[in-house]
Amino acid sequence: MFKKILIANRGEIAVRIIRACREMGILTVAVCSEADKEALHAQLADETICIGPAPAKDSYLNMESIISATLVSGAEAIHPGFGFLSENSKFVKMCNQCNITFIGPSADTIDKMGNKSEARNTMMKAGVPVVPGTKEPVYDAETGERLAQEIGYPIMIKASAGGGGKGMRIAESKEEFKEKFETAQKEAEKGFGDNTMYLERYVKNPRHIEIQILADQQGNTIYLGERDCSIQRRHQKMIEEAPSCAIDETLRKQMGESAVKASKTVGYYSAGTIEFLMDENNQFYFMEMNTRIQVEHPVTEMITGIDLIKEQIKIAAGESLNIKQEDVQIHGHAIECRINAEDPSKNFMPCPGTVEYIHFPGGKGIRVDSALYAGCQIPPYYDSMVAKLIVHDETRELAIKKMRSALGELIVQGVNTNLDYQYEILKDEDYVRGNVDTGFIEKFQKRLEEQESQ
Ligand code: MV4
Repeated sequence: MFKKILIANRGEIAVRIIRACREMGILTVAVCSEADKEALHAQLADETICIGPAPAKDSYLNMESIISATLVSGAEAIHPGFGFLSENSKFVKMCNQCNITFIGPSADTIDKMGNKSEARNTMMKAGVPVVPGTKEPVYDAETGERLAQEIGYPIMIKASAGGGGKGMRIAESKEEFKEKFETAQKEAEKGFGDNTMYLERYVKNPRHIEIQILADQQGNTIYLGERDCSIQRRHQKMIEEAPSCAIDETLRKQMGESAVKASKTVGYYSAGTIEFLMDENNQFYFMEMNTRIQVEHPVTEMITGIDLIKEQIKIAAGESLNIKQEDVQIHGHAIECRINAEDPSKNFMPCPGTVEYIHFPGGKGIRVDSALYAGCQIPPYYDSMVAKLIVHDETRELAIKKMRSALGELIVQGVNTNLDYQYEILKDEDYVRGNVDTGFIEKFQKRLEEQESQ
């Protein structure tokens, strides 16, 4: 096992990783930007190294600085968390060259899944269900329009280098196609320096269901059930839960086995997530693979009892999984609310500042993953997510009640948060009935605005 790990991240996930390391008897090295010298992760780690100025590109994205800090500190491995360098294959290669273990999959696997149209083709060949669409990359609107006619409208136009909703357009009909294609392609060229596009039939009102997997370097792969992440706004998740009330035992097994097949096809190891869309007939389709630990990993931890960060570290150290598929059991129901320093009444504008006072809820089945403390600064340079409130109870109904109670108890003073907005969602009739899809927040927001104008 590693003696010392460097954590190339900040905020609550850096704190989460430091805690896992400490429990495992592994020393930790935090890195921080000049804006984060007083941040919780920088205070909790055994050592802290300042790696550069506040903007992420100069610090948390500065590969040379992070590699230097690792070598200077004598850490043997880097945990990248999520975001920043977590899915950067160039960084993985740099780690390899410097004899540092990257706690995550291989550079080759990241690249295979990073190109979304290639990933789609790989999955098609492996027999993992994908949305009907193109088999070859598309570079011009004329070819695209011809292929779209064969697939059938409405059509989703996507950038190969995209993902997470970037470089996407819907074309409802032949008349719209050329313009939508060219706008999406321009966005792709500008955003990713790659104008390769692909087409899919547009799936209306889907649920976002993702399967958590764990795979070791010996070829053992297991699935840990699904998360329903349909409550999103502009591709930013707000609430996640596990299990999904739309999925039964049979479907869970089918999706789980598809996810394992997907992972094995690209030689995946570490923790990973296969994202599926599920349509109104419960048909599921592969979308993307996230080759990192995700923000919402705690809901899976709560229902399976498995510590995903510790498993990632053990896998990276070369240990084989000691959990078998038949050992994985789902207990109860977990919900996570992301707490952001933002103002929902001002179009969710970020609200950085100083936290004057804080009170966290507690009790059975309540977990807070956060890097906040009274007096801490929330810098304007990074993501506005400042805490995750996670609850676990026997049923979905009980978990919802527990979440309302916990949201009511959580106090953050000094900055605006989305706490009240989250509470309103937890009271929403459709949410409570589990009647949700990826269009939920848009409809919810419209209803709120109508109420206010009256
Ligand atoms: C789709 C889709 C409908 N049909 N693909 C958005 C992000 C990326 N992961 C895939 N996305 C979508 N792909 C087809 N063929 C609808 C979405 C989508 C979506 C997916 C998951 C969660 C929220 C979403 C919000 C809008 C659109």
